[in-house]
Amino acid sequence: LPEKFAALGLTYDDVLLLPGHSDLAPDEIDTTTRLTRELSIKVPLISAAMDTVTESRMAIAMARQGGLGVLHRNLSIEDQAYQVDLVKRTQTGIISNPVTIGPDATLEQLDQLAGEYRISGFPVVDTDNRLLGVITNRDLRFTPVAEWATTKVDEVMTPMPLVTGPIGISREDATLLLRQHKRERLPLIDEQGHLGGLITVKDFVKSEQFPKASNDADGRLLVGAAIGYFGDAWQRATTLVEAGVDVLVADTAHGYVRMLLEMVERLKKDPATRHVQVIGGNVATRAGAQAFVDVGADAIKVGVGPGSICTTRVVTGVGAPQITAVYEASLAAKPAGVPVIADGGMKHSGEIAKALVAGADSVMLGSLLAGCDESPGELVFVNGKQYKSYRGMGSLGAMSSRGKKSYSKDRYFQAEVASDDKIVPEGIEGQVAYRGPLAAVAHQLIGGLNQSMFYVGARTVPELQENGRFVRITSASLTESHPHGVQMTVEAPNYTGR
Ligand code: RVP
Repeated sequence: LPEKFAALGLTYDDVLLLPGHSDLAPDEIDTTTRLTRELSIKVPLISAAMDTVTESRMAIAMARQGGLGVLHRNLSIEDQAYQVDLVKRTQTGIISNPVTIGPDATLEQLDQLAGEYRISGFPVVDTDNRLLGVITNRDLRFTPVAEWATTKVDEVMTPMPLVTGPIGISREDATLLLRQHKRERLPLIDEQGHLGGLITVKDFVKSEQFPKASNDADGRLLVGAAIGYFGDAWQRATTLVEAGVDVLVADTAHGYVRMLLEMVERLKKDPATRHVQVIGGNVATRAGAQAFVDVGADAIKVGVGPGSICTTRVVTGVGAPQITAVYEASLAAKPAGVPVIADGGMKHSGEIAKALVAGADSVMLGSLLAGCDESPGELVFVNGKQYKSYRGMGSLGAMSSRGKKSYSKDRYFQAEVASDDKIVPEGIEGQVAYRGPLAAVAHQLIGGLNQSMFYVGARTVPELQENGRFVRITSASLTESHPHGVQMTVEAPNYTGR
């Protein structure tokens, strides 16, 4: 029966992009792409919603680089919403809703808050949000640590009158004021003295440092967060929306499931959530992608089984090679104007361009980012080399109650499993080499993509998608693609082997 067998499925290592005629300078290349129906990002990279990849630090770093971080959901609703808040308050311009402290708080409490939010100074406000003063690390220095528990903020803060600006001040006027008065912070107040914002020199400088940053309409960093469809998923979604999340990712390992599709439909219809972008997934077929188009998803995530830590294809025998899966999904998504995200299976930068040519608009990365400073988890030394742990969200470790409560079992349809020894995992636990700061890793990935575009002769991502052509290769040519016949003596920053 011929209809029993789909056509041959291809993945990244089965294809190469053909060089095309190029008439462009490398600096003309623009990697801007569509993330969802309504959002664009300057760099087509998304960090995976995994508990060894994306918490607030990674999400902040990803958005600054021009991509997006999706906060994992293996934590309580409150904790995940708090992480959204941390990202939204990380400013690249004017902080419209700064973290404040009361005059009666102790210096110990202040120190703790500073650590949590990684900021060094706070406006001090009364219970009516009226500005009383500011307090910074510098003010702490003159009080011995032994006295922090008993010293109150208003004993050491710099009290009003301070140099302040009106709410709605322009960037230029603010810069002028900061410069004139040699201040690091400019609180913004209304006529009654209520605090309405804060500008810091550091943030102004940062927004110049990160020219590609992914920002919302108010200049705050974009952030995504994963939800499921099971149990309290609706409450999770609405709480995250209240916390200011820009993108909800409603996904499980197998997204072509009635209840998940209904969740996406509800999110796009309900007045409480419909203004937020909703990504649905994961699928690996045209029919699966069409189902998400039909319920109004703002983007579709593709990938069943390609992940580096994933055993779904081995445990269940189900999946589709990723290049084919992305291409098939794009056949449904493209005509509807819905962007596609290629999720999982990337080992090197060259696969980003391959995914885009196959029909994706952006890619989601796990193993390539898990070794960054900004990913959760400690560095471990093994035989003098540095590693960070990386595990599948369907691994025993992520789904078992070992350690703490698991909130993500339902991703792999194990929500009703009562005890750990009954869990059927679809992922493994491991480690990846330490890679340093995300900025360095992103530089290599984006640099690689820029070169791909130069080779293909594409100025923009749509041009790359339109003009890119594949050649199918054999395993002999895959050997030719990788270094061969030479013993590598120095590690390259962008090559990890086969
Ligand atoms: P990779 O980049 O190849 O490490 O893959 C990351 C992707 O793998 C994730 O975005 C997710 O779709 C998938 N994943 C996460 N956990 C598991 C699992 O336990 N099977 N799979």
